[in-house]
Amino acid sequence: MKQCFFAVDLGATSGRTILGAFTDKGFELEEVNRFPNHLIEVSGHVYWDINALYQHIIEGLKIAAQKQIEITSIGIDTWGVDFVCIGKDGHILRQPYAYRDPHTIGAPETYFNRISRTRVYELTGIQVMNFNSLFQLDTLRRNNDSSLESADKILFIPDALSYMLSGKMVTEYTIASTAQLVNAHTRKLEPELLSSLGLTEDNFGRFVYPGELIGTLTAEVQKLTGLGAIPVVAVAGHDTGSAVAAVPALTKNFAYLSSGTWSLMGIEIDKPVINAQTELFNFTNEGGVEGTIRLLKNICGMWLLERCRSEWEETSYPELISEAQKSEAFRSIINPDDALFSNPSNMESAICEYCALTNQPIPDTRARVVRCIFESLALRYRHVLDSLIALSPRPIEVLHVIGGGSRNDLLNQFTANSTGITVVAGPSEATAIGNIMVQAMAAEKSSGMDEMRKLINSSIPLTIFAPQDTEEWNCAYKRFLQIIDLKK
Ligand code: LFR
Repeated sequence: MKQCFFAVDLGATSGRTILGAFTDKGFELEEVNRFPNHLIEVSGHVYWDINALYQHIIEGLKIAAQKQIEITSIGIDTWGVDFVCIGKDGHILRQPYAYRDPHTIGAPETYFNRISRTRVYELTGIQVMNFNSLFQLDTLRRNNDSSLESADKILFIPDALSYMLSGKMVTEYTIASTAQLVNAHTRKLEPELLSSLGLTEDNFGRFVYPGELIGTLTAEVQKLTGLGAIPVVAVAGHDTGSAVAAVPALTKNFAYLSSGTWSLMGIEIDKPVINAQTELFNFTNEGGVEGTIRLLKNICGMWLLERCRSEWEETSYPELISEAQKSEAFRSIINPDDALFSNPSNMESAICEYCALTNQPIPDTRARVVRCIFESLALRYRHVLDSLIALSPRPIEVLHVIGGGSRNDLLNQFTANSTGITVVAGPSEATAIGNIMVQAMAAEKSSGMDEMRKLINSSIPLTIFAPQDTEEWNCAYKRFLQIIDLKK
């Protein structure tokens, strides 16, 4: 019987479960089920539906059970920073807030009145973003949130779902790291920050690192799915950690761009880099697989297009990309990271508003909007890559684009043109591969990340994009910098 690993990979707009196996020739991946994940708006707040996500995982496990294959283990990764509160009786106290909820606007500044920004950065090395769990928890405390008040434990989303499957509560290192609750040097929960929130380590599950066993499927889940007591293993619970583990790099001289709802651009290093410059550039030091650190920055990614698409009856990506390709170049440019785009009621109108505010032509067709999004993303990538090159201890020779966004050839070409470095695109399923890789390491089916990366490189088709039209892109970049300045 073939041995498979079951990966659950949940993003902010969709989730999937995947079966993965290793052969001498490489990976075999098979998608089991795919489902939407939506923000749910109720009474002025936005939530995730944790029970619906659990239900989709159960469906996936049921399908896997019917395939009569041996499942070695299950691993879950998700987007970062959100969490559920668990009562003393073990119940989830309410649906988790989604990180796009407006309740944390201005939250970091309020928090820094008690512990300074520099101190928080010194301890955690994590970029300041208003939705980090540290600020979410502080906001809930200030608002006397009843679920936090009665919480016995706090579980991040991947840990919460592992708990629902196994009955065991853990706090996995990579997901706690992006939450801004881990000390970057000790790589454990930071007591000074916990106590500022009125919490202690007892309010969290057992602290585990990627590769450790969480538990096995509960009797209830076994009955529901028809599976046996299969181990649930901690992977890099943070999806970006799983994705970057699967960068198909052959040397260390690379940068990556994990491209999905967010674009995460960074380098991989052995020790956190926390200094005045990284603080000023607001670069993060997130914990990864095998003790690695991701020095990176969040860039608003496909979120812009995903939101436009939901307003355009979900027109297919290939159709939108081909329309954009034929559209006029550099007609209007935006800063994808402007606050206007974080969660507007209508994304297309927000883009038009930005262009009006910066005295540029309004993108008045769908093709023009998409072209504007892609070119602006590529210009912002250069902006961030320039800072990254200044911070990197190593030369950056290639940019690996991974994740669903790596299937977008037009954006890949724009990225190469804008940054002036070679782009290697793929694998698009990096997150699931990274998840499966850690499960394989836990099952002693692999000797580690370097070996896995070579295997990915040799077994998955990758596409290379060389920079073109350098002069036009240099001019556009100057315009991009002026536009950012104008909007300040
Ligand atoms: C990507 C991601 C990013 C994180 C953002 C919000 O899916 O996990 O790494 O900053 O979502 O949680």
